[in-house]
Amino acid sequence: MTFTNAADGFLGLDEEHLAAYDSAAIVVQQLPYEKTSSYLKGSKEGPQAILDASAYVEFYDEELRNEPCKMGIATQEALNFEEMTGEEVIQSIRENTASHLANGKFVVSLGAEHTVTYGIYKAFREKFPNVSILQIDAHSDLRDSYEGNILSHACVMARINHYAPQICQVGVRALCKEEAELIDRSENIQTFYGHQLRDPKLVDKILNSLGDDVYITVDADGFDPSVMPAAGTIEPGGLLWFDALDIFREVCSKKNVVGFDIVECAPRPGDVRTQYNLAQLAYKLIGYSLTK
Ligand SMILES: [Mn+2]
Repeated sequence: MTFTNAADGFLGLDEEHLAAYDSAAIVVQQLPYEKTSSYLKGSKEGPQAILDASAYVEFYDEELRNEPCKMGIATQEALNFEEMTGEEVIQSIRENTASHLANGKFVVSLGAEHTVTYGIYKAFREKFPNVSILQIDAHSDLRDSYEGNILSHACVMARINHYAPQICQVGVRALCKEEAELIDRSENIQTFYGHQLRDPKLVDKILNSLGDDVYITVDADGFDPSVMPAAGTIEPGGLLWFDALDIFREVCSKKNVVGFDIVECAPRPGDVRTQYNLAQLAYKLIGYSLTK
């Protein structure tokens, strides 16, 4: 396992804030796997783009009034998935994640396509058997298969749902009839659609649909395209910045958030909003999750 130089890793940490893996509370893993994108390509560039953008994020969080990076953040070199089958990729991600969890790290994953979450989830479930999932996404990703592939990005939550954890989806505004029917008949899946985002009780309802241990998966397209324009499959509507922070702040303070991933950033030349905002979001989530 190899790690980046501090300057090349998350936040571009300087000597004072440098963290070696052994002393770091947090590890960032880069998972540039992209095989099944259905609309715009480029999500495999997402992890590096988010890391590059993170160099411009302030260490100090004005809301938390501390420097969360002082807990130590190590960034692992990108995993290489060349010439692997989808199953091998999932297995590789599971093993890598599990080794960090075994070392007691808080694991932050920067994905390419959403499929990576399946491998990550398998490792988290081994350590936290009752872990719930909070999914921020424009799509429910509950199709059993897509274009003949059960390991498509469009099916990631169907794979995870096989284990029947509590799943709370927020911002969904594109799905097929079969997915909506599955949501309606599933006791373990609670979906808050895009048109329900303005419900003043939304945050309470989200909290009520989750267990004590929570894993968060953020698909960039769950946000409004004005906030995250460079997602692989955008949809109008979606979460605005402070809508999302209100949710994350409450979930992180009331629940035990055990880790998170950020996926589906497909950077476009000339517009750094998506990767910068996701870098900022990753740092916010680190701060919210680990500041008690
Ligand atoms: Mn997704």
